[in-house]
Amino acid sequence: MQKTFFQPEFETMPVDEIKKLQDEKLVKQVKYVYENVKYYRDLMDKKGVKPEDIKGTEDLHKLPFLKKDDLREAYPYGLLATDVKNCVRIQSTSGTTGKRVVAFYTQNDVDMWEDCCARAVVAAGGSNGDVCQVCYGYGLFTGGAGLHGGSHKVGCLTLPMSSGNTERQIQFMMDLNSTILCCTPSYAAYIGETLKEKGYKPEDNKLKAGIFGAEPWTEEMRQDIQKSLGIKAYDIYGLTEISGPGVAFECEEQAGMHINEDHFLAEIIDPETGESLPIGSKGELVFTSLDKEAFPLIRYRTRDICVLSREKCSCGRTFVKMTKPLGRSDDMMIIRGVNVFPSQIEAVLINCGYAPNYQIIVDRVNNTDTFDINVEMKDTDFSDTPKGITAKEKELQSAMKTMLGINPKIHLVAPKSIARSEGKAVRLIDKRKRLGINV
Ligand code: DLL
Repeated sequence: MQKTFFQPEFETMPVDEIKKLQDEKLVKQVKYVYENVKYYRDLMDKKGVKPEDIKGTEDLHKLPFLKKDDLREAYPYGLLATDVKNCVRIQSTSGTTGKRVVAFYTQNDVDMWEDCCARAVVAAGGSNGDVCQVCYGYGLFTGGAGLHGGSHKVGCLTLPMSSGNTERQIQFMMDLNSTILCCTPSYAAYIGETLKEKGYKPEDNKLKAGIFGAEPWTEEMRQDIQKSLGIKAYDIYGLTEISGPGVAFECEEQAGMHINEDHFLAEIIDPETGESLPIGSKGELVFTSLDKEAFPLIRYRTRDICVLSREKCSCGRTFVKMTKPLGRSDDMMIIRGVNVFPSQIEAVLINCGYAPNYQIIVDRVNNTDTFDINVEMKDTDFSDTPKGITAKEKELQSAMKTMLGINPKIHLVAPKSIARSEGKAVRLIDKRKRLGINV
């Protein structure tokens, strides 16, 4: 069994030493944030907590939470802890009502993030002899940049493919003998299917491992992908606010993801009360960055529901493990790897002059997410010709694409035809649940 690490001095550090390191780093990070981020200083002052009150991780519960709404309120510079001139990069993801979340990085932040991704690549069996094909999206999304940086650090020959153009992906995979594939699990499954359609057998490619994440996926899907591509499929977790992919990653055990605890302090809270829960409890995952310079976040509520475990892992890593996210404590959907909030859809409808009477239908067909939105047409459009209605659907689709980054199929339906609910409106029908996907 392969047992190599990218940074063994941290990845296999005894648990009591990790705790000591976290204690020290937390004290420094809280002081740094208090001194440099007015937004968070105000939150701490309001709660009556000073940096001196934080002596170690056991004091974490005294600190106020940060939520996605805070990021929106502080957009774009309000949570920046250093001069913009010290920053070398931004990455971004969609926010709750259209305002995007913008995360800033200094060069040290980029280095730390890439180290985390390099740990994931090595845990998946990667070394400098590998050809790592990165088909996560490049650009504002963190997937491409993160795995690209990690792959470089390991010394793999890195193919910066970005997502899409499956024909070209397959051509490069075959011609350049890719050994590691990095993309969303649904895209990996799609590549597997396309290879089969083209008459390739799993043993025809040189792939040995895949590093898949950014969206929920099941054990069944893992088995399918492993079979169709002839590889071992590893999960990877992360979020833009905290850095990107590589906050946690799977090892050869393929049973939960090790959190890079020397950089990110994880806790589980009750999403209703905010109370910290003991290890092993199911609850909302909250992260505190321990050594970020540009965009440090203290007690950031991820809204991802999961369970942490300190059980000894046969890989030798001592970092705490998290389960796959088991759901969310908000209404965010992940469709084709993109985060989508119903509030964004409402904002587009209102901007385009529609009433916010709509229904979102998401499904997964042939391993690809389908995304349909039924929208009640305006009374004045009801007598329009079919051609006129199609043109309006296209117009709305394009406005949605601009807001969300992905293309839904829009269906304009008769006014008042979407069922009204007496309680909470049922805006979302997510048929992926039938596949056991935790949405
Ligand atoms: O999805 C970062 C990433 C890129 C992770 C590539 C892994 C690989 P965001 O776009 O900010 O960042 O979305 C973050 O995606 O809070 C989870 O709800 C979800 N998510 C991320 N990884 C997984 C995973 C990237 N392995 C949000 N399984 C998170 C399930 C995941 N959900």
